[in-house]
Amino acid sequence: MKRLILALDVYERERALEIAECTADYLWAVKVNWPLIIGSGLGIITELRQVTGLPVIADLKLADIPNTNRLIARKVFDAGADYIIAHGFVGREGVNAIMELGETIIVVEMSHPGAEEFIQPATDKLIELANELEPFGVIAPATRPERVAYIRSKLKPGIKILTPGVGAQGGKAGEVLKAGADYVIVGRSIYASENPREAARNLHREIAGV
Ligand code: BMP
Repeated sequence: MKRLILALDVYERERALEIAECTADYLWAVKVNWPLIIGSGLGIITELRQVTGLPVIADLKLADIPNTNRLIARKVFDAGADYIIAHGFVGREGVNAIMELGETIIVVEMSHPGAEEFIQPATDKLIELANELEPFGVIAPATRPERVAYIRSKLKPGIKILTPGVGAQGGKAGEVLKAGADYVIVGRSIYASENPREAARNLHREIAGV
């Protein structure tokens, strides 16, 4: 089973397509964030799907009023995104506006040190929100496997846990998967390495050994 998601945070269309194509064998999905959408346009989502045949996750971390979330999500799903990542702290209506249009992933805790300031104190409530709305999945920090284990213990079983923070931010794929994550999200350790295909293959092997 493939459990690796590539965070394709480059600006250039050609580079993005090249990296996605050469790593696709080892990926479950490709995640696009603002850098790539700003650098290459929304059409990159359609192209990535064509080139890799993999699901595309649009990591926009939508955090607006329901109407604006809906307006953005409609265009992004139309472009071919399979999943959209949204913040839950704006309230259930904002998330619902996206869920009505397609598969959604809710951020319940982030991987950077600053997540301890505002998001971590709200994690329990965000887990409750996820349990109520039952999205495809939630985002949790690979940099804190103990928090992933905690989130797993509180989250309804069918909801997937996707964890960024492996590699460049210090998280370890094996540890976070053992803690209960379903997927690991990896950016710089793959796309900024000398040989992205080999980097993805090594992570894939590490994951397979868990
Ligand atoms: P990298 O492996 O290069 O650190 O990239 C991680 C990716 O996951 C980036 O796209 C980042 O925006 C995203 N991300 C994160 O690092 N932490 C979070 O809590 C949530 C994220 O979406």
